[in-house]
Amino acid sequence: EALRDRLNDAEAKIVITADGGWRKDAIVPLKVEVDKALADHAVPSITDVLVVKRTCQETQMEPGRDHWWHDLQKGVSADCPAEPMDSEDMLFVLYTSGSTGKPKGVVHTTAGYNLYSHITTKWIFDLQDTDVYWCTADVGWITGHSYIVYGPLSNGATTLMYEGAPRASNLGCFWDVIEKYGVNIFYTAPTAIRAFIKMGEHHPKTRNLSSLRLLGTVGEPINPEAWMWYHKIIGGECCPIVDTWWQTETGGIMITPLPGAIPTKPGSATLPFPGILADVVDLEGNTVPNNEGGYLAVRYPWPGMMRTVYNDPERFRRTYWEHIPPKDGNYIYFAGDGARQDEDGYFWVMGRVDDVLNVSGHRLGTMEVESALVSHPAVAEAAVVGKPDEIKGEEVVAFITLEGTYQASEELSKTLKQHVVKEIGAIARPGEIRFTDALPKTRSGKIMRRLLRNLASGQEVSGDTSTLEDRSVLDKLREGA
Ligand code: 7RM
Repeated sequence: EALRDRLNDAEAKIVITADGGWRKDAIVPLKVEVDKALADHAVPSITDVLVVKRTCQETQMEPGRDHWWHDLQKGVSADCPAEPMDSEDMLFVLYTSGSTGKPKGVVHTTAGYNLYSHITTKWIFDLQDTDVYWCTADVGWITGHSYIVYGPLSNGATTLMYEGAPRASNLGCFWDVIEKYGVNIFYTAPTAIRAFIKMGEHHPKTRNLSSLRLLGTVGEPINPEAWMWYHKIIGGECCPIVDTWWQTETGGIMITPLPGAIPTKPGSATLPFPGILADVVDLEGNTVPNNEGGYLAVRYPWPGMMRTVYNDPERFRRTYWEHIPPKDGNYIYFAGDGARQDEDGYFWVMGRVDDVLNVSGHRLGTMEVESALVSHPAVAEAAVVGKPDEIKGEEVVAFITLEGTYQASEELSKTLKQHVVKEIGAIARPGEIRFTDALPKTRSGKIMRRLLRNLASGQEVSGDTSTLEDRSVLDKLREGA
């Protein structure tokens, strides 16, 4: 369904796929999924399907429509001159799911995106000619586009791609790769770092990681404990960490240290990249005082910014340019994240602000309630959603994972509700707290609140679940309900 919707929205003519891909120790039969998406002429614009042989299991091919890549390659010249493009010609559409509704087709263009991914890769990763650079992102995520493919290749870098993920049969595979290829620069997500911590430090400690000289993170705020572990166990206390804030929409990194030049603070993405006028503002577009929370915004355009939502310019305007009105004739980009700047101007990104509940007529940000919950020592992670309530409009439901030594109990549930009341006020008291071992997340570590909202209100989980990292998390949550 997810693939079909995207193909139809983009009016795609050709699908390029493989017979399968490796995920942990299993084959993901990609071509079978493509066939399902295209069944019954559900995508009328498609004329051809190109299939790369990768996992070599038996694969159905539809004559006329499907072609093996290795057959098409035969007799084709190795010389392929680049096609000149206009700087504003579309380069790609990448779909990103909003908190509700159908995914948005984020449009990037040729010159601006390439310039921006080029210069950010060069400066932020301090690329040198002899470097081996490894970004572990899924190549289908914007991070894979900008920092495995476009940025590194346009810099002539040696960029390493890895198919698969650490699995029970080889939890140390990432460290093997670093040792084997002498990786110098390593860029990954906090969610991966937290998983490495759980697997145990003997995995990295039994490998030689001394080639590393620079580390990076992306995707969500990094908690200081994970930062320290990354610094000590992976970086051997001598690699700078670049915590990079950016979005599918921004095309490239926007807030980040430049390694060696900008002192870091664990948990902060530090300062905007040169030329980026990032700010923390209120809904009138005024800069809020230091150490006060507000909306993360950008006051001036930059080369890598998205140009529109494919086929939906109105949605582009509504989502990014209308929450905050233009000020003195200048449009302000609304990123949808909450943040504050500290006394040194450093940015601390808190999370998404698009989830707002209405409890008895009061607007309540799910992020505020989550921040209150994680400030309690028992709480490792919290995700807050609204559940329809006849009297109050909506009721607060909190999904919680606990820190190692704490046990779920009725008592702890009461304590946490009280804690929220103390931090925010009675209006924010969760009606219900559900303890769980894990929260449903994407591969890049983003909590999928939409699914939790379905669960909280006792509905079937609906809509796109294709970006879910681990499906068993949903089943466990359902059983616990
Ligand atoms: C690159 C990417 C974008 C959202 C963004 C934030 C969150 C990303 C950081 C971060 C805190 C970071 N693109 N986010 N990086 N939050 N610190 N360093 O993730 O389109 O998939 O997501 O991710 O909420 O708005 S994305």
